[in-house]
Amino acid sequence: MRTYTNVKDLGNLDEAVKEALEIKKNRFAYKNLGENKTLLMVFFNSSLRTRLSTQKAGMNLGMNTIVLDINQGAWKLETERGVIMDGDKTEHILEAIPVMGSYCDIIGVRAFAQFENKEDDYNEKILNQFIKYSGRPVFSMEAATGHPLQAFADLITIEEYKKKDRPKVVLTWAPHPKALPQAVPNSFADFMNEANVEFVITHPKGYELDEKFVRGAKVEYDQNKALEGADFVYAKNWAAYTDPNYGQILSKDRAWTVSSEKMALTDNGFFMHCLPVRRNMIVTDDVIESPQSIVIPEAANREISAQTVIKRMLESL
Ligand code: AN0
Ligand code: CP
Repeated sequence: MRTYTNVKDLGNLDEAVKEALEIKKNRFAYKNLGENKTLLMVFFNSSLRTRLSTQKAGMNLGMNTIVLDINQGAWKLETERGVIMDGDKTEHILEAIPVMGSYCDIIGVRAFAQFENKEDDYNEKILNQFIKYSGRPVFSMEAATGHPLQAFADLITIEEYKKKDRPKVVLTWAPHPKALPQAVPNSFADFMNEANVEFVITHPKGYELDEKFVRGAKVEYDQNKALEGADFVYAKNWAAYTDPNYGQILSKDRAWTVSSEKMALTDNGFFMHCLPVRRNMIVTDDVIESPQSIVIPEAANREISAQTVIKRMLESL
């Protein structure tokens, strides 16, 4: 595997989940695979889970890992070609990327949508430059339009907890005080559309996601209706995608917060969220603390999804 940015990079999804569950049973089985290989993780944005779980995954495979926070100690990077660099940016990304590539064997990149230019975000301007210029296999640790390590971990978690062959999975928008990217819901939809689940998306009007990810999924604007009989409730906030509101907050309606009353509409459904989560905006204290909340095992599976992807990249070196 040379790049990991979306569900298709995994090939057969059932086989990928099977491989992940095998890795979970014995996560040190491949500890020689990464000997003398270096994993570089480059962060343009904050992280708790991705930083720790991906580093752990690399260590399980016997790799050396290096973490670089671009905004803490590295030079400020220019990303536009042709700019006269007489401002505050010291280094161009076109030199920085191949230099970073020269010190490692595999690179993970976190570079969120900036909400300044929709085209730049949806063309994955930063991530694609790493793919093009690093000379290394590159995986997304949440880029502008996707968070495929999260969605893979979510699918593994659903596989572990499902009580039916084809569970009903509902992705619901929920309110949040700040504008958040569409990366997590995009990738979740990307994966659920390929998985053996009944997939429903619910959000207020105006929060429609990119058709490229929604594909044939059912969109139900009435949250209560969508939640009826759900086996899994996947909550997430995102800012508007459609023009002319790209990157804007259109609603902070707390009627969309996932509460016990909302969960009562489900078929004793499980609650999921990628974390970090704002309590009593996205989900109430009682729901996230309930036995039906699987946010912690979901986060723990980030180590497994990352290890499966990095293992496949090591095998392709
Ligand atoms: C980020 C987001 O919504 O994309 C990261 C989630 C994994 N969340 C925040 O910035 C709060
Ligand atoms: N879910 C997730 O990616 O969390 P972090 O932003 O803390 O890495």
